[in-house]
Amino acid sequence: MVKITEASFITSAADISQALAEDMSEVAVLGRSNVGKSSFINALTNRKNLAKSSATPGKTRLINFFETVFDCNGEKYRARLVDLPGFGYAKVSKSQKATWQKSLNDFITRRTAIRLFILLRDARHPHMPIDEDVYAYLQQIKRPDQEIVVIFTKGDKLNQKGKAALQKVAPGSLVVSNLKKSGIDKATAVIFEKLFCKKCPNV
Ligand SMILES: Nc1nc2c(ncn2[C@@H]2O[C@H](COP(=O)(O)OP(=O)(O)O)[C@@H](O)[C@H]2O)c(=O)[nH]1
Ligand SMILES: [Mg+2]
Repeated sequence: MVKITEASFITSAADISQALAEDMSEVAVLGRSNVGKSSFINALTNRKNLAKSSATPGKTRLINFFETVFDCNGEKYRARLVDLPGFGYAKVSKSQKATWQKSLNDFITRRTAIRLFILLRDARHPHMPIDEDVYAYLQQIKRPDQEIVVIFTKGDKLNQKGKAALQKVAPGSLVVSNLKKSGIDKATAVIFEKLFCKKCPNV
């Protein structure tokens, strides 16, 4: 079984020019503002406040880098998780929004260290056009050595009807609850497999 056993915040960057050297594989965590990007990083790393989570949308304007160690049955693998600015938050000025969107876009299109894009979506709203657009865009820009994984957050807020509806639109999709920590082991295993091109056996 694979777990993230070490995690630390390294630095924040306003744009790609300030980003770290590309000396390690990276997981880019993307999604609408408030979907649970920071909470997902905290759940994966089993740390309460590693990534700053907040109920106020649009708080994270910076690109935040976290260095982690994946432990697969005692073997250690390093990678960075990158908490990206959320998209789709309206309550800021147009010029401010344009600046963030440009720094986000530069990062995802030019950062070759990215091995995996994780697109987080709200399990309660599986039909949001902006999420469809971002997914299509990622497919268009991704390099041959990059992959995209969609993960639905806030699974704890789904009732039976919601669960059935989600399985209908997105059969077999990964659903997590950052709050209840459900689906996190599975998500960790998928991230490990995509990053390091091998499965971590359950021993
Ligand atoms: N119920 C529930 N709430 C969540 C979950 N993930 C995040 N939240 C809440 O959603 C809000 C936004 O989370 P945050 O991680 O800051 O979102 P971000 O803007 O995408 O980084 C916070 O109030 C979190 O506590 C989840 O899986 N379940
Ligand atoms: Mg955040």
